[in-house]
Amino acid sequence: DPYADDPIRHPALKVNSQCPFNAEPPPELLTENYITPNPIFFTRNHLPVPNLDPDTYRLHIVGPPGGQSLSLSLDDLYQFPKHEITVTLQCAGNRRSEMSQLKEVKGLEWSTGAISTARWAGARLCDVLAQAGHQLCENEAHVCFEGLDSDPMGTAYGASIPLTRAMDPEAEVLLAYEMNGQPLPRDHGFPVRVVVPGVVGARHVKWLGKVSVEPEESYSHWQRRDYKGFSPSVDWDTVDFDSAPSIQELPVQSAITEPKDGEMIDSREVTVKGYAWSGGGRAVIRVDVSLDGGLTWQVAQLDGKEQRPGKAWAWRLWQLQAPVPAGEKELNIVCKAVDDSYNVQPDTVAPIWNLRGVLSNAWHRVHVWVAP
Ligand code: MTE
Ligand code: MO
Repeated sequence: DPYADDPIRHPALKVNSQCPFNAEPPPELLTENYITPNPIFFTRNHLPVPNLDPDTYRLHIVGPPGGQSLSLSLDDLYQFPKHEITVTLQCAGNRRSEMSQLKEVKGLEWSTGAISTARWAGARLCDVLAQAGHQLCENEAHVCFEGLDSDPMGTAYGASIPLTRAMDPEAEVLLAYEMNGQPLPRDHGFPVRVVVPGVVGARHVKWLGKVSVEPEESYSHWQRRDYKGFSPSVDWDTVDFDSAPSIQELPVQSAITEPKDGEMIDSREVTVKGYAWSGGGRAVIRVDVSLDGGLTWQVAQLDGKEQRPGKAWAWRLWQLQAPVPAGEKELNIVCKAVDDSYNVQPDTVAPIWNLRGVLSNAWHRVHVWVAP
């Protein structure tokens, strides 16, 4: 059993798949803290978790023609300036279950918890690439990452990002070795993972073994044959994965974490809580909440720190306290967020449904009963 050596997990996690391990925190725990505690940070593994020895670990950085390749130990990585940032990581499949309710999709049944936030520390990827002699002049190149996890055939997890993002110090792409002040937990990539602020989780390669600069995107299955969006009309007989770009920055997202669907609430006042985030460093500027299925709206209070312009890498938690409209027996609570490009969420799932169930960011809806 290749999974026999997987780490022990927190019992509060809702498990979507045991082998490989995929799990999300329950909504009420997800927004209890601005920073998600490591033990309940959502986990998305495609393969068994490798057990890597930090003493013999080496990160291979392939140099440019005429440059020098690097084989970095953890101590070598610690010599680069340490950079620390708060970044929200979201899987492209977050909220997929709402798409599959409409029509079957291929993928794990994520609820609203395939998203979490941590304080990450490590070396800037641009500093490490520069040390190996890479420059930005390699037009339209891609930085390819390979994990040290692999399937029985020996195929490793891989992904890539454009070189322009990797070399931009303002994009703050990290080779992270710390998560919330601790060494990375095994499930989250010990000893080193990539953190690409504002970009879909799939590119944050864990258990990082190799970095190279290539003229083309990674040839990995997960770069080329997965994590792409399509029209609702496309099915598995007609899909052409080469016709769509790989997902990088994610669209604006928000979800309600309290109250829970089907819950009985107090008849006087309701407190609605949730998270909101947008990709590409775009800040969430507003969250609107409706108690009547979207007929009328109230503006929620945004908690958490306001972020640097263009570098809003982390979510905002939000809440709304409102009187329960008199005489109502049930409420249809809805939320939607707006980012600083005035991007909004679509109101329903049907027009954005896709066969892989990715990019599920319609208005989030929760139905509750009002106590008599
Ligand atoms: N890196 C490796 N090596 N193997 C993986 O299976 N999964 C990716 C990414 N990096 C994956 C990986 C996906 S799809 C996501 S959403 C994130 O890791 C999840 O990171 P987390 O488990 O730390 O939340
Ligand atoms: Mo993912």
